[in-house]
Amino acid sequence: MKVMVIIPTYNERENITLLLDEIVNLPEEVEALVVDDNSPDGTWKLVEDYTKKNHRVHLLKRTSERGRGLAGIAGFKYALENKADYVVEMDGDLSHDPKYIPEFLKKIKDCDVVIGSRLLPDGGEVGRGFSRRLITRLAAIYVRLLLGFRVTDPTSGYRCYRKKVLEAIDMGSLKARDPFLLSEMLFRCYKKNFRIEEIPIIFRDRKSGASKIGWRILVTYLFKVLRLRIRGK
Ligand SMILES: Nc1nc2c(ncn2[C@@H]2O[C@H](COP(=O)(O)OP(=O)(O)OP(=O)(O)O)[C@@H](O)[C@H]2O)c(=O)[nH]1
Ligand SMILES: [Mg+2]
Repeated sequence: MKVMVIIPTYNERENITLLLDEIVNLPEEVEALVVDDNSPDGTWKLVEDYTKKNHRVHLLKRTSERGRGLAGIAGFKYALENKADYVVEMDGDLSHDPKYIPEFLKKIKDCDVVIGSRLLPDGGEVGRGFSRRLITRLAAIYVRLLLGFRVTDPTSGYRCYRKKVLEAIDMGSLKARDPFLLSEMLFRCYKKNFRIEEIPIIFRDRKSGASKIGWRILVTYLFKVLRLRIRGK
């Protein structure tokens, strides 16, 4: 059973080495793929050095158009080409704790997609103010209402997919270049009737580095959800 953890990064030099250390020290043997969009802060260089000392860490350095969505798609393709059975995706800013990876892998034995939820009773968001937590909740309600998702935290970027889900999703036709990819993929999972479950996670706000999510991305996100609802694809 091969597990690949995909981590899209852009300017995460203060975080990436710590994160990789935690991943390679997990009790489960997993491989990690960092998909870096040629970060100006040299994140990719730190990862490149890491790959030389640990053969379970890989780097995919993209130099074409930058984007969280594009990086995710490139990572999923790499994972399939390299025969991964399960693919975990997580952020590279230490907000997603690798300690949950064994729980994802346990849960996915009985389903096809597992989402790490901040909004289940035992989940949470730590280090974030009221307004940021409110955005998470309102976005979840909006996306659930419009797209009919039945999970509590549809915008969470900490997930695990079974290989057959990624094969069925037709990644070449995904339109999202940005974080909207998460909703576009979940929409397809529902359309194809995959079994989707959640586990609670505690999300920690980033301590270092800057967020790439601004108001512009948030507002266009709302429109993209609406468009997906209207067009149905
Ligand atoms: N490869 C790549 N990764 C990106 C890009 N934009 C964001 N990321 C990564 O995607 C992950 C999530 O991005 P964040 O900026 O932390 O966004 P967020 O977690 O939704 O928001 P905050 O935690 O509030 O900052 C992080 O690992 C980022 O480095 C991009 O254009 N290309
Ligand atoms: Mg983040």
